[in-house]
Amino acid sequence: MGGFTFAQGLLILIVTASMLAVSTANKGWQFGFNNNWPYKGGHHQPKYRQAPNKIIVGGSEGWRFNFSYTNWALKNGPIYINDTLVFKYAPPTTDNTTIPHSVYLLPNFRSFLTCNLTGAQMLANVTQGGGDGFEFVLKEWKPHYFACGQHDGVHCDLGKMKFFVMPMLRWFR
Ligand SMILES: [Cu+2]
Repeated sequence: MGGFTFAQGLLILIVTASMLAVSTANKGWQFGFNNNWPYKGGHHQPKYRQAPNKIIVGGSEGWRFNFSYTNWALKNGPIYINDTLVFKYAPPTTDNTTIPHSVYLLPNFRSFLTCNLTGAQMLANVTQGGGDGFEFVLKEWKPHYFACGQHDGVHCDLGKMKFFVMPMLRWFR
């Protein structure tokens, strides 16, 4: 336990929910924009995305111990259905100079808050983050609770290697 209170978790859900609301509010506006197509551009060209994005988790930090992925997720949203998350982390070496990581999907919000790996699904083992990284496509419209599974939740809890994604629906293809 520790590191994350229920109230903080609730706040994240509320923030995420409000992001969803903003996106829905933009829907009508984006349709209006689309009706005026072709639009010649200008200073206020809307920034909506059509094609799925590849998002490197943690950006240049990659997937590592002691980086707040909750903050990262809040700053780098919204994330859409069919976007790809890329987890980059060095595989274990024979001289033990790297800290091995992994990627798990936790079953629910409570396990996310407490970093309890019971019932978690392993998406990528310690070697799969090497090279171009491990790719996970967000195909389902459901909350995703990502966490590192190393040391029975210590990386998730103390290492802050966890974040929450509710992929949003894309209004245009
Ligand atoms: Cu880890």
